[in-house]
Amino acid sequence: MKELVLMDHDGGIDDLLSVLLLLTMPNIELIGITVTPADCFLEPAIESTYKLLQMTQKEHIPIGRGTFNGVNAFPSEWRARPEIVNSLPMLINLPPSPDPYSLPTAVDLMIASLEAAEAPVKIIMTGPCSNLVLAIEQKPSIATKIKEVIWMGGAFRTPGNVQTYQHNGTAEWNVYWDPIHAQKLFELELPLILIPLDVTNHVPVDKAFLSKLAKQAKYELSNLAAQFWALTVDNIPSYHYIYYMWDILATSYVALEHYFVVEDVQAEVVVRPPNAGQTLLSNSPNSRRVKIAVDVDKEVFYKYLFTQFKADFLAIP
Ligand code: AGV
Ligand code: CA
Repeated sequence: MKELVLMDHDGGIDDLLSVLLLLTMPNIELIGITVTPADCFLEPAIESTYKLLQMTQKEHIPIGRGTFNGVNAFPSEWRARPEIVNSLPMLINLPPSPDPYSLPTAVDLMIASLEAAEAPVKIIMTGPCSNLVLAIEQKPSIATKIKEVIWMGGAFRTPGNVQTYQHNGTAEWNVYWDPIHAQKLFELELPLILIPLDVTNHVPVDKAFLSKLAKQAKYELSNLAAQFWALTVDNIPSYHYIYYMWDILATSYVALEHYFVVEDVQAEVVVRPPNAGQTLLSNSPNSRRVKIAVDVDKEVFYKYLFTQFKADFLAIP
């Protein structure tokens, strides 16, 4: 039987690329996708998600709309990206997607999908973790249906990527958006593996990668992925381009688990300034044991991407 997978993403470019990557995996069955309005505005991100499913003939996969808003909003310029994605030539003329408000809420969909699942489910989260924690708070019994939670989040022995007022730069954005539910996630003691900046820092998206991907653009999926990544080049106010395989690396863990170096650590989530959202290694009473990825076989990872993005849309299993 195929591995059951539930995804929660937050509409960033690499989140949408992660949806595509998941769809190329032959050994999994994607049972639902929920969208958190964090690094995106909800409606266009749902449209992007639906369009990607349409393109791959998978529009039967249910989508849930996140209704919870975190305490520390993402910058609006980042959140507007899915609008551009929806206007790309390969996406703009697809049939209209459903009214987002006709969809179930993310929490309801998570509860329903987990309850209906006939085998334990892997949950991949590439945005904040609020929806999952809210779903478990509402229906604690679903926790027994969870095989593993893979979360792109945190920064342990490396600086964070939040640069804003009232902050000292130690937090990663997915945790910072909603530190309270992140701390609650730790306290739930689920089988949790974090893919933090400690490991994603090893896998940048650089121009050499983009150039190599463009050379296989005769494959439609590679062409589309290359266009998505091109939209990130102006994303970070920096003189040289640095974007990371944040969510892509976390998603690849579903297929490449054995190529990651994983450590057990004891950590807590800080919920107050100046380091709200920091995943702090500590032995305080608030801390819990969690698994974190600290390294990955880079060669295997990049090779995997080049192979997967050669998949033919219509032949995707
Ligand atoms: O912190 C990484 C997370 C990932 O889930 N996101 C982007 C990825 O989707 C937030 C983020 C940090 N820096 C960013 C981010 C940037 N410069 N642009 C957009 N999003
Ligand atoms: Ca994300």
